[in-house]
Amino acid sequence: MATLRAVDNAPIGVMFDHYHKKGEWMISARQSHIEMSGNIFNGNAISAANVMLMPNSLSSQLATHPIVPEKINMKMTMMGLMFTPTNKITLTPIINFIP
Ligand SMILES: [Cu+2]
Repeated sequence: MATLRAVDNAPIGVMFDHYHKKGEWMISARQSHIEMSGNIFNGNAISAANVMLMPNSLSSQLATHPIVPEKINMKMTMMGLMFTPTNKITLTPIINFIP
């Protein structure tokens, strides 16, 4: 493994920011919980109705936003596997499970 210090790695949500030496295996399990609500525009709270009236700069077909997120509550577990068959190749298949 490139380093054993946590501060030398990317944030916990960033997978596979490192390499291993030939023959090494690593199994990881990471859990995250995201919970957000409401919308903010230019630093101020804005209602979903007002977001829907705003010009849609992301689409040439829809002048305004037809869908606006109001609340997100998600728990996610990420299982990871790393295997290094040579010193120049690290294989990293990923399995996601969202209950
Ligand atoms: Cu690893």
